[in-house]
Amino acid sequence: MGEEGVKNEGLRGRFIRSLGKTRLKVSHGIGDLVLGEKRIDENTLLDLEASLLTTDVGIDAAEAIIAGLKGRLSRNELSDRKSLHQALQAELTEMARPLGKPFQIGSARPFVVLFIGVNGVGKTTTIGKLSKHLEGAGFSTLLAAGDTFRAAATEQIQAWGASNDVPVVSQQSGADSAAVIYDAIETAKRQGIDVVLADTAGRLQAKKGLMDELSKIKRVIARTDETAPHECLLVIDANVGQNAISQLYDFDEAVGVSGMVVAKLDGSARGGVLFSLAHAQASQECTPVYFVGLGESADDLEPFDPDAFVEALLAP
Ligand SMILES: Nc1nc2c(ncn2[C@@H]2O[C@H](COP(=O)(O)OP(=O)(O)OP(=O)(O)O)[C@@H](O)[C@H]2O)c(=O)[nH]1
Ligand SMILES: [Mg+2]
Repeated sequence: MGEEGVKNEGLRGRFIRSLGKTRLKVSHGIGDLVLGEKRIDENTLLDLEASLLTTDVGIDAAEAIIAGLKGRLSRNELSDRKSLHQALQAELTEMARPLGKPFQIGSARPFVVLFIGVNGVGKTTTIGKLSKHLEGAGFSTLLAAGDTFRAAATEQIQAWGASNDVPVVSQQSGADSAAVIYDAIETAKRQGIDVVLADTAGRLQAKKGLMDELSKIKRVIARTDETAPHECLLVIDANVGQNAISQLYDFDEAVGVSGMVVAKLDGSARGGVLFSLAHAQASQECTPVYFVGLGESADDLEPFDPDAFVEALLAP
């Protein structure tokens, strides 16, 4: 096994350990369906569709997956459990693959990453995790406490700064979020810091005033460097189900989303939402899922690798 293979094997193992509930539904679903059964037929596929739907794959994506399998059934490629398993793996991987794209720190300094999303989805925690990940990869990071809504938000990001031993730029609560982030970027420039990770307060995508505030934040960031922010990451809670798609569309329309992080996949039985996100974007340029969150600790962030993810989902 090459270095890449070892890395993938590790990621697959990590996904297997963390995707418990979603895995139970998918892989045990398949096991139950075809164990000891005769041939695979249309009914088997209908049962499989139902089992996929319980993980929030969404109707459209589930239908597309089943249509692919039906094609194989008619070509006599599906005869037993093993061939169904392989075919499902191929269908799911093909669907999810456009979401997989490595997160890269480009050449701009500081490289500015803005975090946005609905309330409580995991933005601040993801910033803490990503800061540790990037520091480990040799990039210095600075955290911008752009959620000025509540004092507790500033304390939370300061705690991440302290535990990762990285600087945090903050102001008193109620301060202008755009001003705090601007100040953080200027500080990073002066100090020669590689990456600024900027937090924002959670907001519902339907609240126009709050979405306008995000546009303003982006405009103010662009004053420090017209190419910034270099990434605008939408954090999505894996448990929201189909609402993930409207979050993507609405935030993208309001401010432009360059990538996603799907948090809280651990403990969620709804990991199928990733296929939903992929299928919804099938006819357009796909906004990638750079990372998935697999727990609350600093090391619980992993790159989203569609191959390892699907292998883990279907592993016996
Ligand atoms: N199990 C699990 N919990 C997570 C994960 N990511 C975040 N959390 C937890 O989810 C809760 C909310 O996380 P935050 O990072 O505060 O979310 P936020 O989006 O910043 O929230 P607001 O700033 O209030 O909008 C916290 O209790 C986190 O520990 C994850 O990947 N897995
Ligand atoms: Mg927060």
